[in-house]
Amino acid sequence: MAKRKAALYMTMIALAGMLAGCGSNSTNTSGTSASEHEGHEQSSPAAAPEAAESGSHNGHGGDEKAGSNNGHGGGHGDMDGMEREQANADVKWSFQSGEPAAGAEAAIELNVTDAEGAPIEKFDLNHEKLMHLIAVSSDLNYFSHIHPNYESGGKFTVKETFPAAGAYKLFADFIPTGAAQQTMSTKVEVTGQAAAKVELKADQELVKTVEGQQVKLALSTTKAGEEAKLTYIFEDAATGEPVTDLEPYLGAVGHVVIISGDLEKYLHVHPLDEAAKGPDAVFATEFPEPGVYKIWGQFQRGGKTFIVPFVVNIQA
Ligand SMILES: [Cu+2]
Repeated sequence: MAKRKAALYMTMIALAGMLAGCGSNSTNTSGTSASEHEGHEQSSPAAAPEAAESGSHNGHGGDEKAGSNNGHGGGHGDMDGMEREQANADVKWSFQSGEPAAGAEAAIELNVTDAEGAPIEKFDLNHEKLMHLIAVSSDLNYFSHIHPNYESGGKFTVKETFPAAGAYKLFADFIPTGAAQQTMSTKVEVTGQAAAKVELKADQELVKTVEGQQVKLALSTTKAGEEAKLTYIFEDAATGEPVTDLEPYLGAVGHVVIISGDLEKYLHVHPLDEAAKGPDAVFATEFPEPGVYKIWGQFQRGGKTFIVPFVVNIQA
């Protein structure tokens, strides 16, 4: 009897494991990833974006739900034909280092719970990380893409140094095991020396030279509510030769984050062909509403990651 019960139990576990594993690269509950600052951008260029609804914001330390599936890019969202359940996760944000101040390292803690407040403890790896955290200044001039460490019991920690005083928004995206991708955000007020605001203006031309690469962005449409293909085209800036040796960054040829000028929409988009090496890298998304969006593409070549920002204007 006891044996039978045990067998039944094992079957259930196996089933749960299968369910949990469905569609994601792997299931992983243990910590990974030292937090890395692999992406910072702080200049004024512009770009084109796309996004997920990011709910209302309730100020400092408040949590907000940012729309549960944030356009996990083309061909790669809610995956493998299997519906994932909404997790209704909640994140409690706190600063262990006290009120964040410009130029000082802030220790950010995120506690992920379910709707009832019980910790969510298992997360799926998503592009090699259990959580991706994007911090932007309210003018979208500052952009940081970091990866919190998973401690245990739903708790993630990460350090970030905000460069100047003012309002910032933080977006955390993660996949509770067995559930859909979640994006949660919060607003943060940073004290200290402020920086001049940079006006968010659409780029006249979507071409930019970054770290020796000339990068062009072509949009298949600039209309809201349509599938928009984002094609990045890479050339060696010195020789004009097509770049064909882009390297995988977090398991894909590139990562694109798009945030609306009002900070309400957030999209983390992955490439259609993750194994691409250039000269093209293609992403697909949909701009939910008209407006100005900033688009950051993150790529890697020659062991170095670089960020290409553009600002675009999306029409009705
Ligand atoms: Cu990330």
